[in-house]
Amino acid sequence: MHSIAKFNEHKTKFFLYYLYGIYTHLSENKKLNNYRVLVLMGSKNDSAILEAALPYYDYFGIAAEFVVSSAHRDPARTVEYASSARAKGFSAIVCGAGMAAHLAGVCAANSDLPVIGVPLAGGISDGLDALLSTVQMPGGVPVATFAVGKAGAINAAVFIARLLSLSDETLINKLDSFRAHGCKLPISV
Ligand code: AIR
Repeated sequence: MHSIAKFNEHKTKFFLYYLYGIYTHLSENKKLNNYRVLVLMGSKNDSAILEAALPYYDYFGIAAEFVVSSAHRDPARTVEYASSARAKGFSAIVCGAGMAAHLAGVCAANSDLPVIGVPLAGGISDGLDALLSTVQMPGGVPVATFAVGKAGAINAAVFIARLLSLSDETLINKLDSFRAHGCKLPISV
């Protein structure tokens, strides 16, 4: 009898250590941020513009995953990326596309994550076609549309950092330093 009680006591202790281990692991992960953003682009020819934001994602400690998936050339794959993004742990989807830029709209129709559209030049009037295709979403299906080209790609990264800073003090401090440095990289903190 005595040994059964001892065994149960050990079992309880072991279980409590196990729970503590899970708790520590989760809070460490929170400290390390672990933020992920999915950056979709309509063509591999768009990559240089979108990847210009990479140092900004790095500075804010956000992992950006760049994927080519055209709303028109790979429609099923694009829907799959958008609809599975939240379950995969992404906090937002950034979509860069030129010409008839429907990538962000398709993503916003297939995900409840914040979707940011970055219109790209290459078509009519230095990207006016892509800007209008991205920004003119019907009510209820929002795409936050940023500037055409590199500035839009960079602002997407900074804006996502601002969104995530609502519940993260480390990001608030990074945003403070970034702004104090004239909203430019690199910054040593
Ligand atoms: N695009 C590709 N699929 C749908 C759209 N709107 C866009 C790309 C790129 C432009 O068309 O985002 O900016 C031209 O693509 P490509 O591959 O012909 O250079």
